[in-house]
Amino acid sequence: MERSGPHHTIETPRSSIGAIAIIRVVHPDPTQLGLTNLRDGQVRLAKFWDIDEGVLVRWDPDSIMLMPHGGIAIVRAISQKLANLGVPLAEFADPCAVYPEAETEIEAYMLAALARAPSPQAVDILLEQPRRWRALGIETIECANAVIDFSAESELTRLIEPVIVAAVGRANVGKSTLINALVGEHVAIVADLAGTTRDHVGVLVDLGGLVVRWIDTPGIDERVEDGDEIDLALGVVRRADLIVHCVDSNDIDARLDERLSDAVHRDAQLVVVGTRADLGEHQSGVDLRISINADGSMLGIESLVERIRECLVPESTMSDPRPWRFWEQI
Ligand SMILES: Nc1nc2c(ncn2[C@@H]2O[C@H](COP(=O)(O)OP(=O)(O)OP(=O)(O)O)[C@@H](O)[C@H]2O)c(=O)[nH]1
Ligand SMILES: [Mg+2]
Repeated sequence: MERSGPHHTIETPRSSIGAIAIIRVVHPDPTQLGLTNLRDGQVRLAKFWDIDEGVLVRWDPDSIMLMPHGGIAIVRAISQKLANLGVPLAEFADPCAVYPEAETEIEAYMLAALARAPSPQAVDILLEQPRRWRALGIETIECANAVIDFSAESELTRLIEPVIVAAVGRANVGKSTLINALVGEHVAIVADLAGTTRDHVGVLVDLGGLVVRWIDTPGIDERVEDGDEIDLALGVVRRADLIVHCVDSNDIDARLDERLSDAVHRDAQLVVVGTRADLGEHQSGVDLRISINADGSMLGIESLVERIRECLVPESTMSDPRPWRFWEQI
């Protein structure tokens, strides 16, 4: 996987905002790019063209690390600038070259996964992996790949690649209020919205350590005729890994509009939430009830967050002591 020739990689998750971003530039002479050349191990405050100021580190003889502010726009502008200078973005750098300090190949891959994983829940479990594989006498990716599949893997990959959660339901049941409350309470990571007017990408929201891509949809009921709104909701529902069906206390039944329920992916999970619970009783069929009041007081939100986390990455999976082939996602 090692790439020869000048290139750069973005070592921090690109869809999230952190205090700093890390961009690794592999180039024989950084001065040709307008960057200061440093000796091994040197660290300097530096100007990154007219884009930003930050920290420049000489990590190893082949590469320097640019650490600008972590905003998506800054990272994108620097990446574009490097590409214009003949230093293209390499999607897949060899983790062993990026992390020469790693003792084993699996450890290098773990460090690469750690740098990109958006979910805080991923940290402890990733840190454990080199030791777990080593306990089986396995230190390389090739040997690990030869071992039979582990059932828990598909759920754990959700810690690395955020799943899509779609909030659906009739108009005015509180779908948008719910995501606003979650974003307020649960460190929203603003998603990259460029070019997505129709095809919503939603917001990345941290649900107690699990980051998901939450997509709000327009209210749909039988009065809504086929057209743009339905198409938009259908597009989201088809891609969703988990559907949060919001049902108001005024709703006569807790069934999802047939057009939407027909589109739900067969592996998708469903949580039926009774919204605006302060306004009345719900019909049976809701899994839990929530209310979000204008004064900011809320009920049931933590239970909902826990429920979603348990659906997507159950506690039993998190505590599964077997090793995990996490690199298939990086
Ligand atoms: N009393 C009360 N009002 C709520 C609650 N949640 C939302 N509302 C109010 O209900 C109304 C509709 O909320 P929205 O979040 O816009 O509903 P929606 O499902 O996104 O509506 P559409 O986008 O039109 O489908 C707003 O006036 C909210 O302030 C709640 O828990 N309790
Ligand atoms: Mg809405």
